[in-house]
Amino acid sequence: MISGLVRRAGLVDVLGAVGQTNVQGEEQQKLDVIADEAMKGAFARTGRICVMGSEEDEDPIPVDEAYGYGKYTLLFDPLDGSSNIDVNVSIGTIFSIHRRKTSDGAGTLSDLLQPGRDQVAAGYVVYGSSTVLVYTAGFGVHVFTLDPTIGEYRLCHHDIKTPEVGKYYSVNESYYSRWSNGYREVVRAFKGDGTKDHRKNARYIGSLVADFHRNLLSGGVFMYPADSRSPQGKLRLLYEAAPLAFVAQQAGGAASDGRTPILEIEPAGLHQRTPLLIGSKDDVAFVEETVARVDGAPT
Ligand code: AHM
Ligand code: MG
Repeated sequence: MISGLVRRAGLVDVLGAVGQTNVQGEEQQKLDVIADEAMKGAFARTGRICVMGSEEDEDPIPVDEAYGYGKYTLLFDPLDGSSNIDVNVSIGTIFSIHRRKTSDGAGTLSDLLQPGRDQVAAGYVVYGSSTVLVYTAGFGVHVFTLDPTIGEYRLCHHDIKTPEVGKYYSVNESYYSRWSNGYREVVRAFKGDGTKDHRKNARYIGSLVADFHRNLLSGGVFMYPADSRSPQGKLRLLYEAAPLAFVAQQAGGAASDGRTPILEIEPAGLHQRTPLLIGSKDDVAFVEETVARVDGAPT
C-alpha cells in the first residue's frame, strides 16, 4: 500500500504539508501521516501483535481487541527520510518485532521498551528505483524485490553478507563544526588526510534506509553522531537504529552509538534518540577506536 502511494504521490494529491487544503476544500494529508495510518490499519486486526509503536504517534498504539492480542509487538517508522518525500528521492519504512513481555491482554509500553538484542525479526522497505524488502528473523538477511505486475515480493538475494571494509562513508558533513574532535578526525581520515589507508568515497542521501541499504550491499559506514546541538544525535533507537543494527549484525556488519553496541542499549523511552554508527565491521571498529582515542572517556 505504501509503495503504491509513494509511486503515485505526485498524482494523488497527497504531497504538501498537513493543514493545506486541496481544490475540493479537503485537508491534504502528508504522505508520512498516510503511511502511518496504512501501517496501523494493516496490523491492528491481525491478531498477531498486542501493541504497536510508531515514530508518528507519541503513545503506544493499541490493537483491535475484537481480533485478539498476539504474542508480538511491532515498532515502526512508517516513512523515513521525510525531507526527501516531496522531492522524489528514495525513502523507506523500518520495522522491529519483539516477543511481548507481559503474558496476556493488551500490550503495554514495557512490552515496547526492549533492547535490540531481543528482536525476533526486523527489516525495512526502501522505495527506490524498485521497491525492495530486506528482513532478518535471526537467520541471515534476505532481500526481496516487489514485482508490481503481480503484487508480490520475489526473493532476489538470500543470506547476504556486507563487506568487512566499505567503499563509502555517509554522514551529514554540514554538522562538522558541531562534532567532537574524534568525529572530525574520522572524517579527515576518510578524506585521505594523514594516511591513504582509510580513504573512502562520500555518499549521503539523507534517507537513513537508502543510505544504509547502499552501504549494506556495497560496504560502507553511516554515521549520525551526537553533536553540540543534538547531544543524543537525531535518530531513534527503537524503530530506526535497533532494527537496522539487527540487519547489520546478521549480515556480518556492526552498529554502535560510538561506545556501546546498539543492540545492547536498554531503552528508557519510546522515542529515545541515539547516536548511530553502522555498517561494515572494520569501519565501525575504526571509527570507535578513533573516537575513543581522540575524545577519551565520556564525561
Ligand atoms: P525523519 O524520521 O524525520 O525522516 O528523520 C530521519 C532522517 C533519516 O532518514 C536521515 O538519516 C536523517 O534524518 C537525516 O537528517 P539530517 O538532515 O540532519 O542529515
Ligand atoms: Mg525516521
